[in-house]
Amino acid sequence: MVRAGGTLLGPMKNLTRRRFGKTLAGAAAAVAAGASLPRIALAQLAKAGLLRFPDNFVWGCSTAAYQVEGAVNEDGRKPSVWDTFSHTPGKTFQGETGDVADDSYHLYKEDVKLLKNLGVGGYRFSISWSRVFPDGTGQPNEKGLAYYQRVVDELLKNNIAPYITLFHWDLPQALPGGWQSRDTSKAFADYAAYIAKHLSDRVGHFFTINEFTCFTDLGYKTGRFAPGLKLPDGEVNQIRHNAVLAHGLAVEAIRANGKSGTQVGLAENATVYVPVIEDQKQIEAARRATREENAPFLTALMEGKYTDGYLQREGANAPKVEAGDMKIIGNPLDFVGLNVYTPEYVRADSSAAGYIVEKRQTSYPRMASDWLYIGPEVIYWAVRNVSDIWRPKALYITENGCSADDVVTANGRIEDTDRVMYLRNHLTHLHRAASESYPIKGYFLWSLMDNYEWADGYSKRFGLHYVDFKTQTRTPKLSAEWYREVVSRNAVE
Ligand code: PNW
Repeated sequence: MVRAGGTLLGPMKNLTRRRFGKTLAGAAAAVAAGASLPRIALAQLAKAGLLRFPDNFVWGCSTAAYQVEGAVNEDGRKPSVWDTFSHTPGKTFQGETGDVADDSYHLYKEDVKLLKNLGVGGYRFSISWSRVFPDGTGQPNEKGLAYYQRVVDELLKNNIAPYITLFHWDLPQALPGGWQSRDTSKAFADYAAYIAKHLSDRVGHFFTINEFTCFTDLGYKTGRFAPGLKLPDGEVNQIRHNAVLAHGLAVEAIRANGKSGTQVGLAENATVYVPVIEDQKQIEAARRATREENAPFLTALMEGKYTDGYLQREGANAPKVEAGDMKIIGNPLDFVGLNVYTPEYVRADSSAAGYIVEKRQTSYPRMASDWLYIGPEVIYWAVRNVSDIWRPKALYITENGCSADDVVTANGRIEDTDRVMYLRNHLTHLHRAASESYPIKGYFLWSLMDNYEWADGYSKRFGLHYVDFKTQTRTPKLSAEWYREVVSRNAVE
């Protein structure tokens, strides 16, 4: 591609937007039929390097409330477990908190401009539950809701569709017992009902919950995330159960209170199993592993039951299930959202399970976060395994992206070629899934901008925009420029 000053030359850019045949064959047929194609377009098609995504594919970016909003004490918001946890000494990198974060509570219009410049059609963000219900239940706070109405209106004014996550880990501190209590699941459904009632006139897609394992296992078992507890397995399994129950109750609440046609799903980081070798036996092993290893979460809600394997493995520690729970948990979804980062490799084996998860070699490459192993085929297998096992109507990649050691050069640029490499490779593999007709409808990149990376504080940057947290200046990185081209061509090169 010819570039001038970091942007595509004008005429070429327009040409990439034209829809005159998606394939070389299409172009050749058009020429044969006597249609005159501008020379430059032919040259471009002849390059044949472009992997086009389906028409109407949604390109977007993701963020989450506690990671970007700041303004933790404003307009009636009360603390979430993440406020408490991050203010507890020793819990986060250098004691960093989300008190200010990206100050998106005040700068949301600027953030919408960043989205507009990228040309994306969707923005996935989350609602801070304790902004809208400061005590988790009871009286709603109108000022909290009003903020999200402003954000939604600003997005719509710019032709960007809002995709709302209801729970991205910032549980209201005031809820007694947190996720240890079944009442929290009911409180979540009431909050979901309220949001659906007030926003579904303008918001078409809702995600109930983001990444079960991160607030159940990391919050209540390893203690790495809020609320920082280390409970025994039986209690953790009950917490997991309360969480999937909350999801199911929220699906019902959104359907009962939202405008008809409102789409409901979730954003789950199911563990993704990649067959070591792509043959029938290994593919089958990856499928089995996906179903069994995700038993407490995605499998439970796709099937409305816990697998026999999970119940046997947990024995006396298995969750106590009340009559009717599994039906609620298994409420059919309009779509499944997958947050995709890291692969696990699996091979077929003669054990009862039928598979073995490979140990990772110490030389396995990773990005700046110690857990972020790179394996771009993970995104293809995420879509394929989930589709082949459960046949969801639609799938979105609700997160994908990476941390990198971004530096600002002397001339103010951030040349994050490693992030571009990461994204380009993942999108190439996502294209394979689309081209094999899996029902993949969109891709939301994590993240629009650098933000509060939970226990890692501000030390890990995932953004397409570099944020100077002292001045709140947002600067597009090379990856932002690259993503803008992907979006405008609806293709990856
Ligand atoms: C996801 N791990 O979190 C979250 O949904 C985002 O809020 C987060 O910023 C993003 O991915 C990048 O981390 C994860 O330790 C956090 O394996 C940690 C892990 C996985 C996902």
